[in-house]
Amino acid sequence: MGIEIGGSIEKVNGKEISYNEFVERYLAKNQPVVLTGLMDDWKACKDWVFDSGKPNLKFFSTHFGNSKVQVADCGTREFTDQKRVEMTVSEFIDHWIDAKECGGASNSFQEGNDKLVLYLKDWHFVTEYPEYVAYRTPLFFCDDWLNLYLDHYRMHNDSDTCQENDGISCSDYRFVYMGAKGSWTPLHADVFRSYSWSANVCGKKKWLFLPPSQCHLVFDRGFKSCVYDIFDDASETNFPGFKKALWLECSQEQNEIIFVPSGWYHQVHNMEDTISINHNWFNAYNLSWVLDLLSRDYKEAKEYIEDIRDICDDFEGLCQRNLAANTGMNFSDFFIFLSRFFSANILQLYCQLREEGISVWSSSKMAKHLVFNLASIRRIALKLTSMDVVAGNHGFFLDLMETLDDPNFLKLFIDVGRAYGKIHEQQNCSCDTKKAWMVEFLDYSSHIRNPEDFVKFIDYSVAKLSASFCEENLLLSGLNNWPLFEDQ
Ligand SMILES: O=C(O)CCC(=O)C(=O)O
Repeated sequence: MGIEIGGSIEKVNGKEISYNEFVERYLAKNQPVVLTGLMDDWKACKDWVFDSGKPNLKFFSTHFGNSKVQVADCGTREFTDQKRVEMTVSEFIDHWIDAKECGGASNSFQEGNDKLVLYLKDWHFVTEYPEYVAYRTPLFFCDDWLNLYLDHYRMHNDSDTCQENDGISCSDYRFVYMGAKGSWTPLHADVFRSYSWSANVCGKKKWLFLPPSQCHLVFDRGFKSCVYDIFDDASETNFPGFKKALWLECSQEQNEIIFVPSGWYHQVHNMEDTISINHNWFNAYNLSWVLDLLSRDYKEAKEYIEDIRDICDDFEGLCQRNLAANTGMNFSDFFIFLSRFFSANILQLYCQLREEGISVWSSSKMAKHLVFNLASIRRIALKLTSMDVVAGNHGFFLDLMETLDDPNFLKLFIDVGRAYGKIHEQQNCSCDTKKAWMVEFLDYSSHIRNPEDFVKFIDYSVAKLSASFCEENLLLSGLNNWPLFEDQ
């Protein structure tokens, strides 16, 4: 069954639009775009590619050959993804070169065929080689709560989830992908329903996109299984809606960056030998997507083990552990994440107000951005209060003083300030967080044990800040009426 193409993706020169234009036109509207002109001075574009545009494969064996990486065998399906094997970068490159010499690899798997199409995916390159600065994240993608957070905390601390306790596999969502012509990625929406951006250092990719409003069309009747390969297995019997789907097609060339919005299903084919850099990320604009995914997966995790509820000592605990293992975080992780992020944002705002007074309100884009973040966290916390996700003794727990004493929190606070300082071209504040916290929030003695406590803490701290700095309660009204924030 063929697919119907309904349009293409806009291409824009990234040097000709401002940060706010990017936010208004693409981020806030959850629309894809291809950006050009943003990779000019990347070291990766010099070291990893020949002038001919072909990848410099030997460079990888020489400099990064011993790295252990995940490689997908593009011809073999394993559940909803391709079969993965672990090998060294040198082994992967040797295979690539051998396959090339034999006239190219093939996706059709046969026993003993050593010319499989292999695709190196999810290589945590930045974590592994922090000294080698291959690229700088473009400004448009710097409001990245996921990687800012993971630079200092683990999303989930259970050893079940981070089995390879090597500090790399759970470290971040910044990846390098490398694959020969013919390698590909099956249909999927991204982890956590995050945004992604993907930059072609060399080669060419064909992307097929389906907007969230049509995603039900690629599922079976029970909404359990999704089409794997849109060019192959979508039989009408199994996927009755599939033929109605209207796809957007995009051809991404070398030195172009694609922005993939939240919840858009996509399938990707490397049309040439291709190397790309790829980040997953979320922020105030797509936080509700993360929560929706968690709720859906939690419901599924619960249904899946419903028949052992009566014989299970800790049914809720098991649900949360399964949720973390399958989705990458559970509700407790999400809640802790939100609480720390809220604290870092409100303290940054406090520092701005303390240093510059209430005038920041009209002059500081950074202050507005921080308030926007606080508003979105509050909305999500409010949604959490109405969800039945924290049963029994699996409620949340956050000790505010402990949070503040943790050196990782200070680093998160500093990085949040740096990120927004960079985005809005403002100096970030030099502020003693502990002192700030003591002065403003010490009298808030309660621990935060559930979403209700969290909402109370948010309202308390916002009211306190308002009372200290804004005679007319500007902060509170800003929090409730942020113009850019739209429900998705
Ligand atoms: O480039 C690929 O093969 C897949 C990338 C992808 O799915 C993404 O960036 O979301």
